Amino acid sequence: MQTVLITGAAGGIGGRLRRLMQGLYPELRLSDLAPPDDLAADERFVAADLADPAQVEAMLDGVDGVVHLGGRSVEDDWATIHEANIVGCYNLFEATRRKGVKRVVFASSNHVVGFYRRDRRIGADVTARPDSRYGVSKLFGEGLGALYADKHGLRVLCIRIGNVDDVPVDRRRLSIWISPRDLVQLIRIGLEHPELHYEVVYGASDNDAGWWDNQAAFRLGYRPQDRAEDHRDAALAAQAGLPADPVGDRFMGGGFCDLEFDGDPERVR
Ligand code: 15L
Repeated sequence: MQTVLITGAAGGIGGRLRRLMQGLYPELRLSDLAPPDDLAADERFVAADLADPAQVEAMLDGVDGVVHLGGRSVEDDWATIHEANIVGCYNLFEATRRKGVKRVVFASSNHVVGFYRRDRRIGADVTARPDSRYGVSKLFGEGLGALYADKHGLRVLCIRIGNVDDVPVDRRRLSIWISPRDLVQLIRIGLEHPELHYEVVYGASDNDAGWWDNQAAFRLGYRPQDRAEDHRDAALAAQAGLPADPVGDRFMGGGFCDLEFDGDPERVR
């Protein structure tokens, strides 16, 4: 990898990765609709709207690997999700084919499987149970990744990211938290592992209360450094101050499940 591009570089995860991935590759290129406020003089930024295929192609000039964080990162109305995460994601994968990009690390989400109950333990090969339009859009991205890997030889790692933060801040996050440095480790596997073809893994640290069987990641050499358990007391104290969420508290996706919910939680198994 000579040149690596991070899309969505002005967002929350993008901001952390920019700093942690500085110096790992000869060129780290950043992209978003507008530059981050704290862009440094030695950082290379290319503004691009993912909904515009020409802009997406231009930003990929000379790029070997993409970390695709760009798009909407939470639930929204269909028009917004469609433009940012369906059209935008298609434009990104199609432009990688046209420009000869070798690898994509796709920031998928735990919301692809958000309607699994918390008493289950699931691998990355279970049937998808998205909890939102956003979750469906991430499943679409995983599908595009498989298509471009199998049909066009792109190497793709889809990371179903749990929750990225310095520490887990409530009960749910004791199960799904990933530290920024563990996320960087997974991203580097996606950009560098010689045998990678197409894989879906969970983006989680070494969490005792985890819900996900992450064998696929471990097989690729992932060895998480951080444990949610080390922050358990603070997370549970914070949880005690939160209101109960009768729907969200049952399922892995938490509050995303509760949004617009008018189904029967007993039937969701
Ligand atoms: C996500 O996919 C979101 O991008 C992030 O903002 C959090 O909501 C996270 O999931 C989560 O589930 O906590």
